[in-house]
Amino acid sequence: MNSDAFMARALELAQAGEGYTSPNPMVGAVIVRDGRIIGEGFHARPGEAHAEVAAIENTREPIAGAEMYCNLEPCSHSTPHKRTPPCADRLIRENIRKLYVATVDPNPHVNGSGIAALRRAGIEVEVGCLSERALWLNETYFKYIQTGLPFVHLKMALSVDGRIATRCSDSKWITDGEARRQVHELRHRYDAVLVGLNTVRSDDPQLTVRLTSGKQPWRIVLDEHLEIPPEANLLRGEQRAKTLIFTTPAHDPARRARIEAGGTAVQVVAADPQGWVDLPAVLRELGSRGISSLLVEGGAGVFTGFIRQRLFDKLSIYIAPIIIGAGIEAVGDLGVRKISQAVRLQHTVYQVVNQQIRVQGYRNLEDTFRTLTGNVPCLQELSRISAASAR
Ligand code: AOF
Ligand code: ZN
Repeated sequence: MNSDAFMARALELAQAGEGYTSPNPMVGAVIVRDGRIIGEGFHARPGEAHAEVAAIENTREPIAGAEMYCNLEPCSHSTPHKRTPPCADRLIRENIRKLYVATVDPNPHVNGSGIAALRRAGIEVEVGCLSERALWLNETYFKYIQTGLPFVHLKMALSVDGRIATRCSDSKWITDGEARRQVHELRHRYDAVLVGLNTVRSDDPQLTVRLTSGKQPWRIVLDEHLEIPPEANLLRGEQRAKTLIFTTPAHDPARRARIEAGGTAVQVVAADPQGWVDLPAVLRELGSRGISSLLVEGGAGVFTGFIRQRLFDKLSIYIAPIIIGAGIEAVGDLGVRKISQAVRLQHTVYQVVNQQIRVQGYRNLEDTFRTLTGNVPCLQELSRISAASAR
Protein backbone atom coordinates (compact mmCIF):
# COMPACT_ATOMS: atom_id res chain seq x y z
CA MET A 1 0.00 0.00 0.00
CA ASN A 2 1.22 3.53 -0.73
CA SER A 3 0.50 6.72 1.16
CA ASP A 4 -2.69 7.45 -0.84
CA ALA A 5 -4.08 4.05 0.09
CA PHE A 6 -3.39 4.61 3.80
CA MET A 7 -4.99 8.05 3.65
CA ALA A 8 -7.97 6.57 1.78
CA ARG A 9 -8.35 4.14 4.68
CA ALA A 10 -8.24 7.07 7.15
CA LEU A 11 -11.00 8.80 5.16
CA GLU A 12 -13.06 5.63 5.14
CA LEU A 13 -12.70 5.31 8.90
CA ALA A 14 -13.62 8.98 9.34
CA GLN A 15 -16.91 8.34 7.59
CA ALA A 16 -17.94 5.87 10.26
CA GLY A 17 -18.75 8.94 12.39
CA GLU A 18 -21.00 10.48 9.72
CA GLY A 19 -24.08 12.18 11.19
CA TYR A 20 -22.77 11.99 14.76
CA THR A 21 -19.61 14.12 15.08
CA SER A 22 -21.08 17.60 14.62
CA PRO A 23 -20.03 20.27 15.38
CA ASN A 24 -16.74 18.38 15.22
CA PRO A 25 -15.33 17.09 11.93
CA MET A 26 -15.21 13.48 10.77
CA VAL A 27 -11.68 12.30 11.34
CA GLY A 28 -9.98 8.93 10.84
CA ALA A 29 -6.42 7.84 11.61
CA VAL A 30 -4.26 4.84 10.81
CA ILE A 31 -0.89 3.91 12.29
CA VAL A 32 1.54 2.20 9.94
CA ARG A 33 4.80 0.39 10.58
CA ASP A 34 6.88 -1.23 7.85
CA GLY A 35 4.04 -0.79 5.35
CA ARG A 36 1.50 -2.56 7.58
CA ILE A 37 -1.45 -1.03 9.47
CA ILE A 38 -1.01 -1.62 13.21
CA GLY A 39 -3.79 0.62 14.52
CA GLU A 40 -6.96 2.37 13.32
CA GLY A 41 -9.39 4.80 14.89
CA PHE A 42 -12.02 7.44 14.20
CA HIS A 43 -13.79 10.24 16.01
CA ALA A 44 -17.23 8.92 16.96
CA ARG A 45 -18.91 11.91 18.62
CA PRO A 46 -18.12 15.16 20.47
CA GLY A 47 -16.55 14.53 23.85
CA GLU A 48 -15.16 11.17 22.80
CA ALA A 49 -11.59 10.44 21.76
CA HIS A 50 -10.19 12.15 18.71
CA ALA A 51 -9.22 9.84 15.84
CA GLU A 52 -5.49 9.92 16.57
CA VAL A 53 -6.00 8.93 20.21
CA ALA A 54 -8.58 6.27 19.28
CA ALA A 55 -6.05 4.75 16.85
CA ILE A 56 -3.29 4.79 19.48
CA GLU A 57 -5.60 3.15 21.98
CA ASN A 58 -6.62 0.46 19.51
CA THR A 59 -3.02 -0.65 19.00
CA ARG A 60 -1.33 -3.39 20.96
CA GLU A 61 2.05 -2.89 19.32
CA PRO A 62 4.51 -0.15 20.30
CA ILE A 63 4.07 2.91 18.12
CA ALA A 64 7.29 4.85 18.72
CA GLY A 65 8.91 5.31 15.33
CA ALA A 66 5.71 4.44 13.39
CA GLU A 67 3.89 6.66 10.86
CA MET A 68 0.39 8.03 11.22
CA TYR A 69 -2.11 9.03 8.50
CA CYS A 70 -4.91 11.37 9.54
CA ASN A 71 -7.27 13.39 7.34
CA LEU A 72 -7.10 16.47 9.58
CA GLU A 73 -4.25 18.27 11.28
CA PRO A 74 -4.01 17.22 14.96
CA CYS A 75 -5.49 19.68 17.43
CA SER A 76 -3.04 21.59 19.59
CA HIS A 77 -5.16 23.81 21.81
CA SER A 78 -6.77 23.64 25.26
CA THR A 79 -9.41 26.39 25.22
CA PRO A 80 -12.08 26.46 27.96
CA HIS A 81 -14.69 24.64 25.83
CA LYS A 82 -12.30 22.00 24.54
CA ARG A 83 -13.56 18.54 25.50
CA THR A 84 -10.38 16.49 25.00
CA PRO A 85 -6.62 17.07 25.47
CA PRO A 86 -4.55 18.17 22.46
CA CYS A 87 -3.66 15.35 20.07
CA ALA A 88 -0.40 17.00 18.95
CA ASP A 89 1.03 16.62 22.49
CA ARG A 90 0.03 12.96 22.54
CA LEU A 91 1.71 12.24 19.18
CA ILE A 92 4.89 13.91 20.42
CA ARG A 93 4.79 11.87 23.64
CA GLU A 94 4.25 8.66 21.71
CA ASN A 95 7.25 9.52 19.57
CA ILE A 96 5.76 8.80 16.17
CA ARG A 97 8.24 9.32 13.36
CA LYS A 98 6.12 10.88 10.62
CA LEU A 99 2.60 12.20 10.19
CA TYR A 100 0.67 12.54 6.94
CA VAL A 101 -2.33 14.89 7.07
CA ALA A 102 -4.74 15.63 4.24
CA THR A 103 -5.59 19.20 5.24
CA VAL A 104 -4.87 21.73 7.94
CA ASP A 105 -7.58 22.26 10.56
CA PRO A 106 -9.09 25.70 9.79
CA ASN A 107 -10.32 26.00 13.39
CA PRO A 108 -8.79 29.40 14.33
CA HIS A 109 -7.43 27.76 17.51
CA VAL A 110 -5.48 25.24 15.42
CA ASN A 111 -4.91 26.55 11.89
CA GLY A 112 -1.40 25.22 11.38
CA SER A 113 -0.25 25.25 15.01
CA GLY A 114 -0.67 21.48 15.43
CA ILE A 115 1.61 20.87 12.45
CA ALA A 116 4.09 23.47 13.70
CA ALA A 117 4.23 21.87 17.17
CA LEU A 118 5.00 18.45 15.68
CA ARG A 119 7.70 19.84 13.43
CA ARG A 120 9.28 21.70 16.36
CA ALA A 121 9.43 18.38 18.17
CA GLY A 122 11.31 16.85 15.24
CA ILE A 123 8.37 14.89 13.75
CA GLU A 124 8.20 14.98 9.98
CA VAL A 125 4.80 16.20 8.68
CA GLU A 126 3.56 15.92 5.12
CA VAL A 127 0.41 17.90 4.24
CA GLY A 128 -1.86 17.46 1.23
CA CYS A 129 -2.32 13.75 0.60
CA LEU A 130 -5.91 13.26 -0.80
CA SER A 131 -6.69 16.82 0.30
CA GLU A 132 -9.55 17.29 -2.15
CA ARG A 133 -11.45 14.26 -0.86
CA ALA A 134 -10.81 15.42 2.69
CA LEU A 135 -12.32 18.82 1.89
CA TRP A 136 -15.55 17.39 0.48
CA LEU A 137 -15.87 14.98 3.38
CA ASN A 138 -15.90 17.79 5.96
CA GLU A 139 -17.40 20.59 3.87
CA THR A 140 -19.95 21.44 6.56
CA TYR A 141 -17.24 21.62 9.22
CA PHE A 142 -14.98 23.82 7.08
CA LYS A 143 -17.75 26.38 6.62
CA TYR A 144 -18.99 26.37 10.22
CA ILE A 145 -15.65 26.50 12.02
CA GLN A 146 -14.56 29.55 10.05
CA THR A 147 -17.81 31.53 10.02
CA GLY A 148 -19.92 30.32 12.95
CA LEU A 149 -22.72 29.88 10.40
CA PRO A 150 -24.19 26.56 9.26
CA PHE A 151 -23.35 25.09 5.85
CA VAL A 152 -26.58 25.48 3.85
CA HIS A 153 -27.62 22.80 1.35
CA LEU A 154 -30.77 23.33 -0.74
CA LYS A 155 -32.50 20.13 -1.86
CA MET A 156 -35.20 20.23 -4.57
CA ALA A 157 -37.29 17.58 -6.31
CA LEU A 158 -38.40 18.90 -9.72
CA SER A 159 -40.41 17.87 -12.72
CA VAL A 160 -38.53 18.26 -16.01
CA ASP A 161 -40.39 21.52 -16.48
CA GLY A 162 -38.98 22.89 -13.23
CA ARG A 163 -42.01 22.59 -10.94
CA ILE A 164 -41.95 21.47 -7.30
CA ALA A 165 -45.75 20.98 -7.10
CA THR A 166 -48.99 21.27 -9.06
CA ARG A 167 -51.08 24.45 -8.95
CA CYS A 168 -52.99 22.79 -6.05
CA SER A 169 -49.70 22.32 -4.13
CA ASP A 170 -49.61 18.55 -4.59
CA SER A 171 -46.05 17.23 -4.67
CA LYS A 172 -46.40 13.59 -3.57
CA TRP A 173 -44.43 12.19 -5.19
CA ILE A 174 -42.39 13.82 -7.91
CA THR A 175 -39.37 11.60 -7.31
CA ASP A 176 -39.25 7.85 -6.71
CA GLY A 177 -38.38 5.85 -3.61
CA GLU A 178 -34.64 5.72 -4.28
CA ALA A 179 -34.35 9.51 -4.60
CA ARG A 180 -36.38 9.92 -1.42
CA ARG A 181 -34.20 7.39 0.40
CA GLN A 182 -31.16 9.48 -0.56
CA VAL A 183 -32.86 12.50 0.97
CA HIS A 184 -33.37 10.62 4.24
CA GLU A 185 -29.66 9.79 4.18
CA LEU A 186 -28.93 13.49 3.75
CA ARG A 187 -31.18 14.29 6.72
CA HIS A 188 -29.16 11.89 8.83
CA ARG A 189 -25.96 13.69 7.83
CA TYR A 190 -27.30 17.17 8.55
CA ASP A 191 -27.86 18.75 11.96
CA ALA A 192 -31.13 20.38 10.91
CA VAL A 193 -33.75 20.37 8.14
CA LEU A 194 -35.66 23.57 7.33
CA VAL A 195 -38.98 24.28 5.59
CA GLY A 196 -41.35 27.21 5.28
CA LEU A 197 -44.91 27.38 6.57
CA ASN A 198 -46.40 26.76 3.12
CA THR A 199 -44.67 23.38 2.95
CA VAL A 200 -45.98 22.49 6.40
CA ARG A 201 -49.49 23.43 5.29
CA SER A 202 -49.45 21.57 2.00
CA ASP A 203 -47.33 18.49 2.82
CA ASP A 204 -47.57 18.20 6.62
CA PRO A 205 -44.06 16.66 6.58
CA GLN A 206 -42.37 14.84 9.45
CA LEU A 207 -38.83 15.67 8.28
CA THR A 208 -37.50 12.61 10.06
CA VAL A 209 -35.14 9.85 8.95
CA ARG A 210 -37.34 6.83 8.17
CA LEU A 211 -36.28 5.32 4.85
CA THR A 212 -32.82 4.55 6.27
CA SER A 213 -31.44 4.23 9.79
CA GLY A 214 -29.78 7.24 11.35
CA LYS A 215 -29.91 10.22 13.59
CA GLN A 216 -32.96 12.50 13.69
CA PRO A 217 -32.12 16.08 12.69
CA TRP A 218 -33.52 19.25 14.22
CA ARG A 219 -36.61 20.39 12.32
CA ILE A 220 -36.81 24.12 11.62
CA VAL A 221 -39.87 26.01 10.38
CA LEU A 222 -40.02 29.61 9.14
CA ASP A 223 -43.39 31.02 10.18
CA GLU A 224 -43.54 34.83 10.45
CA HIS A 225 -46.94 34.96 12.19
CA LEU A 226 -46.98 31.55 13.92
CA GLU A 227 -49.78 30.22 11.77
CA ILE A 228 -48.57 26.62 11.89
CA PRO A 229 -51.62 24.32 12.34
CA PRO A 230 -51.66 22.95 15.90
CA GLU A 231 -52.25 19.44 14.52
CA ALA A 232 -49.14 19.57 12.26
CA ASN A 233 -46.90 16.50 12.45
CA LEU A 234 -43.96 18.72 13.37
CA LEU A 235 -45.72 19.72 16.62
CA ARG A 236 -46.62 16.16 17.55
CA GLY A 237 -44.82 12.95 18.41
CA GLU A 238 -41.67 12.57 20.43
CA GLN A 239 -39.63 14.63 17.94
CA ARG A 240 -41.67 17.78 18.69
CA ALA A 241 -39.00 18.82 21.21
CA LYS A 242 -36.53 18.74 18.34
CA THR A 243 -38.60 21.24 16.35
CA LEU A 244 -37.78 24.94 16.42
CA ILE A 245 -40.10 27.57 14.91
CA PHE A 246 -38.66 30.89 13.80
CA THR A 247 -41.05 33.81 13.82
CA THR A 248 -40.96 37.63 13.70
CA PRO A 249 -41.99 40.23 16.30
CA ALA A 250 -45.35 40.36 14.42
CA HIS A 251 -46.44 36.97 15.82
CA ASP A 252 -49.42 36.42 18.12
CA PRO A 253 -48.14 35.80 21.71
CA ALA A 254 -51.08 33.50 22.52
CA ARG A 255 -50.07 31.20 19.67
CA ARG A 256 -46.50 31.23 20.86
CA ALA A 257 -47.58 30.24 24.37
CA ARG A 258 -49.66 27.38 22.96
CA ILE A 259 -46.80 26.02 20.86
CA GLU A 260 -44.33 26.26 23.71
CA ALA A 261 -46.76 24.59 26.11
CA GLY A 262 -46.89 21.69 23.66
CA GLY A 263 -43.13 21.22 23.99
CA THR A 264 -41.83 22.96 20.85
CA ALA A 265 -39.48 25.94 21.01
CA VAL A 266 -40.15 29.29 19.32
CA GLN A 267 -37.42 31.77 18.44
CA VAL A 268 -38.21 35.37 17.51
CA VAL A 269 -35.85 37.07 15.06
CA ALA A 270 -36.04 40.29 13.08
CA ALA A 271 -38.33 40.56 10.06
CA ASP A 272 -36.85 41.44 6.68
CA PRO A 273 -38.28 44.37 4.66
CA GLN A 274 -41.06 42.10 3.28
CA GLY A 275 -42.06 41.03 6.78
CA TRP A 276 -40.55 37.55 6.41
CA VAL A 277 -38.20 35.95 8.86
CA ASP A 278 -34.75 37.45 8.30
CA LEU A 279 -32.63 34.61 6.93
CA PRO A 280 -29.20 35.87 8.03
CA ALA A 281 -30.61 36.18 11.57
CA VAL A 282 -31.90 32.60 11.38
CA LEU A 283 -28.48 31.33 10.30
CA ARG A 284 -26.71 33.27 13.06
CA GLU A 285 -29.10 31.86 15.64
CA LEU A 286 -28.71 28.29 14.39
CA GLY A 287 -24.93 28.69 14.38
CA SER A 288 -24.94 29.94 17.97
CA ARG A 289 -27.00 26.86 18.93
CA GLY A 290 -24.22 24.65 17.54
CA ILE A 291 -26.09 23.69 14.36
CA SER A 292 -23.31 23.42 11.81
CA SER A 293 -25.26 22.16 8.79
CA LEU A 294 -28.73 22.86 7.42
CA LEU A 295 -30.68 21.04 4.73
CA VAL A 296 -33.33 23.32 3.19
CA GLU A 297 -36.26 21.37 1.74
CA GLY A 298 -38.51 24.16 0.51
CA GLY A 299 -40.78 25.49 -0.62
CA ALA A 300 -40.41 27.98 -3.42
CA GLY A 301 -40.41 31.12 -1.27
CA VAL A 302 -37.75 29.69 1.00
CA PHE A 303 -35.55 28.55 -1.93
CA THR A 304 -35.92 31.97 -3.52
CA GLY A 305 -34.88 33.74 -0.32
CA PHE A 306 -31.77 31.62 0.19
CA ILE A 307 -30.70 31.93 -3.44
CA ARG A 308 -31.51 35.63 -3.85
CA GLN A 309 -29.54 36.48 -0.71
CA ARG A 310 -26.68 34.14 -1.71
CA LEU A 311 -27.01 32.29 1.58
CA PHE A 312 -26.58 28.73 0.35
CA ASP A 313 -23.42 26.71 -0.11
CA LYS A 314 -24.61 23.68 -2.05
CA LEU A 315 -27.58 22.68 -4.16
CA SER A 316 -28.91 19.19 -4.99
CA ILE A 317 -31.70 18.94 -7.54
CA TYR A 318 -33.46 15.71 -8.43
CA ILE A 319 -35.12 16.02 -11.84
CA ALA A 320 -37.89 13.49 -12.47
CA PRO A 321 -39.28 12.56 -15.92
CA ILE A 322 -42.71 14.11 -15.45
CA ILE A 323 -44.24 17.29 -16.88
CA ILE A 324 -46.60 19.20 -14.59
CA GLY A 325 -47.33 22.31 -16.63
CA ALA A 326 -48.95 25.13 -14.68
CA GLY A 327 -47.75 24.67 -11.13
CA ILE A 328 -45.34 25.98 -8.56
CA GLU A 329 -41.93 27.02 -9.85
CA ALA A 330 -38.99 25.91 -7.74
CA VAL A 331 -37.44 29.35 -7.64
CA GLY A 332 -39.14 32.73 -8.07
CA ASP A 333 -37.76 36.12 -9.08
CA LEU A 334 -34.06 36.57 -8.31
CA GLY A 335 -33.82 39.98 -9.95
CA VAL A 336 -31.83 38.44 -12.80
CA ARG A 337 -32.28 40.40 -16.04
CA LYS A 338 -29.29 39.15 -18.02
CA ILE A 339 -27.92 35.63 -18.20
CA SER A 340 -24.61 37.00 -17.00
CA GLN A 341 -26.37 37.84 -13.69
CA ALA A 342 -27.68 34.30 -13.20
CA VAL A 343 -26.37 32.21 -10.33
CA ARG A 344 -23.88 29.83 -11.93
CA LEU A 345 -23.05 26.72 -9.94
CA GLN A 346 -19.46 25.60 -9.48
CA HIS A 347 -18.05 22.09 -9.48
CA THR A 348 -21.27 20.51 -10.76
CA VAL A 349 -21.69 16.75 -10.62
CA TYR A 350 -24.43 14.81 -12.44
CA GLN A 351 -25.65 11.42 -11.34
CA VAL A 352 -28.38 9.13 -12.62
CA VAL A 353 -30.61 7.94 -9.75
CA ASN A 354 -33.08 5.44 -11.22
CA GLN A 355 -35.37 7.56 -13.39
CA GLN A 356 -34.00 10.85 -12.05
CA ILE A 357 -30.95 12.95 -12.70
CA ARG A 358 -29.34 14.48 -9.65
CA VAL A 359 -27.50 17.73 -10.27
CA GLN A 360 -25.24 18.91 -7.48
CA GLY A 361 -23.18 22.06 -7.34
CA TYR A 362 -21.78 24.76 -5.11
CA ARG A 363 -22.56 28.46 -5.11
CA ASN A 364 -19.03 29.61 -4.36
CA LEU A 365 -16.35 27.23 -3.19
CA GLU A 366 -14.13 29.92 -1.78
CA ASP A 367 -16.97 31.36 0.31
CA THR A 368 -17.66 27.93 1.71
CA PHE A 369 -14.14 26.79 2.43
CA ARG A 370 -12.55 30.21 3.05
CA THR A 371 -8.84 30.88 2.98
CA LEU A 372 -7.86 31.38 6.59
CA THR A 373 -4.63 29.51 6.23
CA GLY A 374 -3.52 30.89 2.90
CA ASN A 375 -0.89 28.97 1.08
CA VAL A 376 -1.66 25.34 1.95
CA PRO A 377 -2.08 22.49 -0.52
CA CYS A 378 -5.80 21.94 0.16
CA LEU A 379 -6.56 25.52 -0.76
CA GLN A 380 -4.44 25.45 -3.87
CA GLU A 381 -6.50 22.41 -4.83
CA LEU A 382 -9.66 24.44 -4.23
CA SER A 383 -8.53 27.33 -6.39
CA ARG A 384 -7.85 24.83 -9.16
CA ILE A 385 -11.35 23.35 -8.83
CA SER A 386 -13.08 26.71 -8.78
CA ALA A 387 -11.02 28.01 -11.71
CA ALA A 388 -11.93 24.91 -13.71
CA SER A 389 -15.65 25.42 -13.11
CA ALA A 390 -15.64 29.20 -13.75
CA ARG A 391 -16.32 30.33 -17.31
C1 AOF B 1 -8.30 16.10 15.74
N1 AOF B 1 -8.83 14.86 15.66
O1 AOF B 1 -10.54 13.46 15.63
C2 AOF B 1 -10.98 15.75 15.74
C3 AOF B 1 -10.43 17.05 15.78
O2 AOF B 1 -13.82 19.65 21.96
P1 AOF B 1 -12.85 18.68 21.36
O3 AOF B 1 -11.72 18.33 22.31
O4 AOF B 1 -13.50 17.45 20.78
O5 AOF B 1 -12.13 19.44 20.15
C4 AOF B 1 -12.86 19.83 19.02
C5 AOF B 1 -11.91 20.45 18.00
O6 AOF B 1 -10.86 19.53 17.69
C6 AOF B 1 -12.62 20.70 16.67
O7 AOF B 1 -13.19 21.98 16.62
C7 AOF B 1 -11.48 20.55 15.68
O8 AOF B 1 -10.67 21.71 15.64
C8 AOF B 1 -10.68 19.44 16.31
N2 AOF B 1 -11.20 18.13 15.85
N3 AOF B 1 -9.09 17.17 15.75
O9 AOF B 1 -7.08 16.24 15.80
C9 AOF B 1 -10.12 14.65 15.68
N4 AOF B 1 -12.32 15.56 15.79
ZN1 ZN C 1 -7.38 16.20 18.50
